[in-house]
Amino acid sequence: MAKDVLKYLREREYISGEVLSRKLGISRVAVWKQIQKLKDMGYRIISDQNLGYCLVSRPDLLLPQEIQRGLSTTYIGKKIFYFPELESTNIMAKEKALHRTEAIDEGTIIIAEKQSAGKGRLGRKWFSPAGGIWLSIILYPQLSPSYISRITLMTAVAAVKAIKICTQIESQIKWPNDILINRKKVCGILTEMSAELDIINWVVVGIGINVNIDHRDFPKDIQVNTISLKEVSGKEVLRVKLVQTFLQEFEKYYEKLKKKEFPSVLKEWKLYSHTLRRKIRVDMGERIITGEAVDIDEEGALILKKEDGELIEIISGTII
Ligand code: BT5
Repeated sequence: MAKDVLKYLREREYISGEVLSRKLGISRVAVWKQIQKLKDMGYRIISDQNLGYCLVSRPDLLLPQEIQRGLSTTYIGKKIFYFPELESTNIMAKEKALHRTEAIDEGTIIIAEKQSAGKGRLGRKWFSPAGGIWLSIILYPQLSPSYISRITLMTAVAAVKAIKICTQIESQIKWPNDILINRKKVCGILTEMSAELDIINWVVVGIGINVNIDHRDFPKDIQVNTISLKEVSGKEVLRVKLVQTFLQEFEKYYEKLKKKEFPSVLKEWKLYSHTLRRKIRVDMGERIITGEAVDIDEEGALILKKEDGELIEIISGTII
């Protein structure tokens, strides 16, 4: 109901309680209650005895009704679970995908203003204060589990595109899951899945973007290697717009992937690559390999040329 009240408030400058109660078929007291609800969410609404209610500003929050208004996707983000604070959107998304207690459609999103235990890869922590974008997308691709790296790579392309569209800022992709600006990390992607031998049950794609975060707020140990969009652009970035653009780009590239058009996505990935043609060291858990990053293959694996000329295919690892 609050959503319907909001719709009418947006349509005109002032709307009286009487008109609202007539349009919605509820009492004026019920209208007043919905107005209080919206105010509690952070909407600024003033009331004039003669003219009625007027929406002055909306909160800078990633509320589902704000994201879905003007979102042009077909299925990504059509259902959104929103939390002011959550342990981790990936944990919540995995629980929902696993148990499927409610109808969890493909493209359902979990989004939080803050995460108290944001996750990176391999048990690493992801710092997630207010002002960033922390969201996870639930997918049920009918693809083989070997597609998981490709999903991470296509997500990175969608993120770079969305950042460019919304802020004009150019960013680069560090294989496999980091987005960098001026060599500093602005965004990370965590793709998790459950699969049988040859079919994926579900995938959760988690993405974290440092948007309106001040540098001094980052923990000391990661300050030198991190950056936020606000710091680069010198002003606050509209997070709702960025989420919408990212979801739209994500759907576009995910559709390509499903149609087995990954080569064209990879081509774009290479354009934004910060990794190719560089001499790098890759931590593969049990060992560290040094060499030149010469290519990314059709499955999303990194091809490293060692000093002795041997070519190695790396499916997962961390560039250090
Ligand atoms: C990642 O891991 O980069 C994946 C990050 C995914 C975060 C999203 S937020 C929504 C969803 N829900 C979650 O719980 N997670 C996902 P990795 O490549 O392992 O990088 C982790 C490392 O990045 C840490 O060890 C830090 O060094 C650094 N780091 C932590 N927080 C950061 C931040 N906000 N910005 C930049 N770097 C950060």
